Amino acid sequence: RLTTAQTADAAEEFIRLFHRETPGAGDPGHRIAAVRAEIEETGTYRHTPEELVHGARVAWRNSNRCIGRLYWNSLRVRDRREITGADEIAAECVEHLREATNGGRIRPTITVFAQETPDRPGPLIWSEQLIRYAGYGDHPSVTVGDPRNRELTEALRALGWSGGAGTPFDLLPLVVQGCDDKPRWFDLPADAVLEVPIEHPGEDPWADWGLRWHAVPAISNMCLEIGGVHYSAAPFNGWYMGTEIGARNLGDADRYNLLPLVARRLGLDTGSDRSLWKDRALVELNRAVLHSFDRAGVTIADHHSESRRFLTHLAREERKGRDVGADWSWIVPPISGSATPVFHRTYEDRQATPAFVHHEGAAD
Ligand code: HEM
Ligand code: NRG
Repeated sequence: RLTTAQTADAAEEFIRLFHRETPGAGDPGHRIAAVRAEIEETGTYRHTPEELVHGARVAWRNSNRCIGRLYWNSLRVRDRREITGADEIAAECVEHLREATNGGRIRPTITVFAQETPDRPGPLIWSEQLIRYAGYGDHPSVTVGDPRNRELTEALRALGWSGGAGTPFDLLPLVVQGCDDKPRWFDLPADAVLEVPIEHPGEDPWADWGLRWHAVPAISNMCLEIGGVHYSAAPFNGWYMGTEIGARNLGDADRYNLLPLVARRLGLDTGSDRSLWKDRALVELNRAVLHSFDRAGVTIADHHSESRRFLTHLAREERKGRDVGADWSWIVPPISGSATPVFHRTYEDRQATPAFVHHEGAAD
């Protein structure tokens, strides 16, 4: 919670940035005076639609952990700031998914719901992403489904959700808490969630695996902060980089843990680390992910081209006279790091605003 003075200072800094970066916006003096007066009277202020669009785009530009920032200036912004209630938020999240999925030609999109004000909290989406798979079981090694979502699955049960067929890829309902309301859950209509069956391009078709992943990564539990205003519910999406699925979601030992299974299918010697069976399984799993998304006509980046794009982004921003913050440990892909150009340099990890910030208590 910011004091009135802190809000006013953060607001002025953002209005100056908006006017500096927006051709034709003119001198910020009048707008700053108006915003200061509004904060004096109400404790907060409302962004113009243009300020909101630019603020959301710059928050993406300032996401130090994101390798995908080259296209920050074309983020589609859905302004839904009038919406405070859980039903409407859930319905708009479904519409967000439809528009962002776009039949597979994924469009980077954000939907911004009501801001926090001095007299009421903003709404919250409890789900980490709009699309999540259930995780059943009390320990990662015995879990059916995605161990990362065991707590969310538990929370849903406590809220009275009794669905879930018990498969490894059961779609979880969305958990939404409206302003000054209790959390409630909402099933996602199946036709709003595009999924891709994962198959290997090689001789041994892995068709009977039942492996799949969803097309759109849409983070829904981060707070969008612009010029001292907190948008506590502002789900956003881009497209996947293949390694997020092939290396981490399907490969991590505390996620789907598929490397031993893949290695056995490939006939590798899993008895010795030095056979590099894990490394070989990782590569094949990642080939399968890229191949399957391509075949399904769903946008996905590979880590080599996304790394090159990120360097293009750095050069372009430098020409504009702007510093780019970045967190090496998140930017470098989880496989073949040193084969990508982002590995071979360092970055400043200074956090600028506007920004996406994790809510207190949320996972990382
Ligand atoms: C993180 C890629 C679009 C904001 C990441 C990560 C990757 C990535 C690989 C690291 C994730 C991880 O290791 O778990 C991409 C690609 C995009 C894209 C390929 C395609 C367009 C976006 C958009 C936004 C965004 C549209 C916001 C408007 C972020 C943020 C994080 C992140 C805030 C850090 C999340 C966290 O702290 O957990 N991105 N991204 N990205 N990205 Fe992007
Ligand atoms: N690793 C997570 C998603 C994190 C964000 N990645 C993106 N974001 N590509 C996962 O589900 O695997 N995005 O907005 O495109």
